[in-house]
Order: sequence, then structure tokens, then C-alpha cells
Amino acid sequence: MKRATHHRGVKPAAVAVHKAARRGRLIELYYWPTPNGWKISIMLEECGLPYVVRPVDISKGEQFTPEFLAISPNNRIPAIVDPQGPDGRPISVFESGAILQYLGRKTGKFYPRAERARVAVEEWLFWQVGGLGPMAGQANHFRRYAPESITYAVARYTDEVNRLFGVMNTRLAGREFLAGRYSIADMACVGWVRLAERMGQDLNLFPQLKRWFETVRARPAVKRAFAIRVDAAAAVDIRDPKVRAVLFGQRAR
Ligand SMILES: N[C@@H](CCC(=O)N[C@@H](CS)C(=O)NCC(=O)O)C(=O)O
Repeated sequence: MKRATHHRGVKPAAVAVHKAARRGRLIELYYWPTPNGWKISIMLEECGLPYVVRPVDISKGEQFTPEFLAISPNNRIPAIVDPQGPDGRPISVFESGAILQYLGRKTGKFYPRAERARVAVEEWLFWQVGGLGPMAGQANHFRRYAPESITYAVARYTDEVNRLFGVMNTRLAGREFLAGRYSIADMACVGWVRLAERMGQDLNLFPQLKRWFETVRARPAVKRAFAIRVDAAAAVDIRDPKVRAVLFGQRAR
């Protein structure tokens, strides 16, 4: 496992709790610094939950180890193991949306109980996991990773992200956050908006979205989450044929 560190002056909850770690009482976050990983480090930081980062080097294929597949059968980060799950027994959770909901229910934070407010959060959370995430992922892939430039694919996914950014921009007019109050829905989206340029988007064309992004990323917990550094991730070269063989062209195993 690789080391995760943090920038000078920023202390994520992840690094402050060695005693609890030794007693096996920390939530383990199986993580790589990507928009899906950030969602959960943000939530853990926002809730002040003690956790430990377990980097999963997806460029080397660690997402395919039997140990990781046992908690995340889709061979994707993020996943968590909470040693104090329901009834005090351990539980593992995969899929970022399910993890956010689990942590929201566990803590009672950022995921309101009142049905009307909860429905609004779930609408925007599912909008992210079913729409913004996959479309932005494909836009990024065809713009930056594809071995040849396929004009149709680049336009298709760049346009779709543009449309989705427009939906957020409209939603945020007259509203501070996506579902009223700051919630897991905002946490799910912020990492993707952070990478807007990679998806061929100019935030200046989406003033409400830009204002929301500045507000969310200025939150101390979000800053701490974004500051978690995984040295091995910074060193990944996506042009390396070995890395490409791991990440692209995956088929059923
Ligand atoms: N639907 C999943 C998507 C997770 C996902 O795509 N994770 C990427 C990193 S952002 C990953 O683990 N990729 C590893 C791989 O492609 O093998 C979720 O929301 O948790």
C-alpha cells in the first residue's frame, strides 16, 4: 500500500488519530485521488469522522486484488470499511453514492431525514452518479486518453457535460446549494466541476455554477480533502503502456 500524506498546514482528520487506528476503530477509506475518491474524503472530513486512507493504486491493478474485490466487487474506488457498522459489527460499502448515503445516515449530517428535503438530495445525488460522473468520465477519456482523436466522441461527451453544467447552473440560480442546504449531493459534484477544463468547459460561462464551486471549495473540510496527497498517483504516466493496459480495454474476468 502507498503512503498518503497531506500538504503542509492542512491536517485531514485522516492523520490525527493513530490510537484509534491501532485499536481498529477507524473507518478505512480505499482511495485514489480522483473525483470519485474525493467525494468520500470530503464527507469524512466534513463529519469529522476519524479515518485512515488506504490508497489503491488503480494504475498498477490493485483494484483487482482479491482483498479489494471482496469489498468492492466492481473493481473501482472508492470503498469504505467501517469497523463500527450497524449493530456495532464491521461493514464494507462500495459505490460512492451508497457510501455517502451510509455516512449521512450514520452521522445524521448532510443527508436530511425529512422526506421532502431527502428526496431533493437524492435527486441530485443520483443525477451525479448516473449522469455527470459517467459523462464527464467519458469526456475526459476521449479528450485526453484515447489513442486517436475521435471527433464525434469528443463532441458527444463534451456537449453532454456542457448540457449538464447548464442544468446545474440553472438549478443554482437563487439557491446556494443543489438541494437547498449543503449536502452529500454537493460533495458528489464538486470534484467533477473542479476538473471542468479537462472536460472542455469554461466555468465563466456558468456564473451560478462558478459561484457555487467557489463556495464549496472554500470550505475547510473540502480543502483538507483535496490536500490529501498520494505520491504514487502524482507519478502516474497515463501514456505508459503498462498503465494503459491496466486501465483501458477491461473486459469480464
Ligand atoms: N460508480 C462508481 C465509479 C467509481 C469509479 O469509476 N472509480 C474509478 C476512479 S474515478 C476507478 O476506480 N477506476 C479503476 C479502473 O478503471 O479500473 C462510484 O461512483 O463509486
